[in-house]
Amino acid sequence: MTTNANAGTGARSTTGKPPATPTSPEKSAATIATGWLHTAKFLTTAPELHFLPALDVPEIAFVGRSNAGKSTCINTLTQQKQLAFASKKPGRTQHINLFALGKQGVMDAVLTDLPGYGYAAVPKQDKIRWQQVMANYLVSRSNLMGIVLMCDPRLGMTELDEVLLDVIRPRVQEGLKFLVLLTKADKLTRSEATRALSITRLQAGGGLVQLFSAPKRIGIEEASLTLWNWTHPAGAGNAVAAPLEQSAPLNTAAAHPPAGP
Ligand SMILES: Nc1nc2c(ncn2[C@@H]2O[C@H](COP(=O)(O)OP(=O)(O)OP(=O)(O)O)[C@@H](O)[C@H]2O)c(=O)[nH]1
Ligand SMILES: [Mg+2]
Repeated sequence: MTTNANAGTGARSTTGKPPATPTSPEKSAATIATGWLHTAKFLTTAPELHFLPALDVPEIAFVGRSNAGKSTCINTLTQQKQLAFASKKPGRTQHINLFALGKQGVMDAVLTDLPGYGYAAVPKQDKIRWQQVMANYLVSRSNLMGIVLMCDPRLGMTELDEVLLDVIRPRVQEGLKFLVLLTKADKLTRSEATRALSITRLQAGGGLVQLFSAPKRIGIEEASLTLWNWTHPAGAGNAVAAPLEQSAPLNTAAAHPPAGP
């Protein structure tokens, strides 16, 4: 296994705390987390839930609008250029794609790249079909233990994101982990970023919200640590600094199935 000890170098803090120094516990924890993410390998792809293998390791799904940057985020966190298909053209990811993580070839977690929603050019029938596939996955995948919602802060939380929150709310209340990444943070001024964080934290009911940028390497260490800590809880024999964890009560109301844009 190769690890990239420099994976987080230059990353801006997304929390207001000073960045970790090379010798700090946060730094070594981030090195462990980024090294672990670098082990990612393509596992399988499927057009819908029932074609996926049943797994007994924790699974973390990346969800969000088409073009939000889900596939790019997976490639950035795993320090691999083309693990997931990323493209300027929205709608690039069209299957449920699983990536296995684990040192020494022992799988201990899985990342899932899901197709995005809200892409206007997709035919209506395809939209409805995909919404059903995604809702089914999010509600029924038994080893799903965390969700990363990628949200472009220039669009903010859209109606479709709210629908998604409604779909996953019962599982979050049962303990499903939940992180909102405000992606493409390189496009924001500092004050826009601060404002986007505050607004999204309110919308996410006080849940965990972080800035993220692939090209500017913002938020990579924080996101890596969050995923590591979700899947390797304290006491499981690891020496990772305390996570930036909070519970994520979601504050939007009525539950209903995903609807088309
Ligand atoms: N500036 C900037 N562009 C980004 C960032 N992340 C992704 N992009 C760009 O956004 C576009 C879409 O990225 P993808 O990763 O394919 O988005 P996706 O959410 O997987 O899209 P679908 O597969 O269609 O759902 C690409 O052109 C990326 O280069 C980022 O942090 N900053
Ligand atoms: Mg994609």
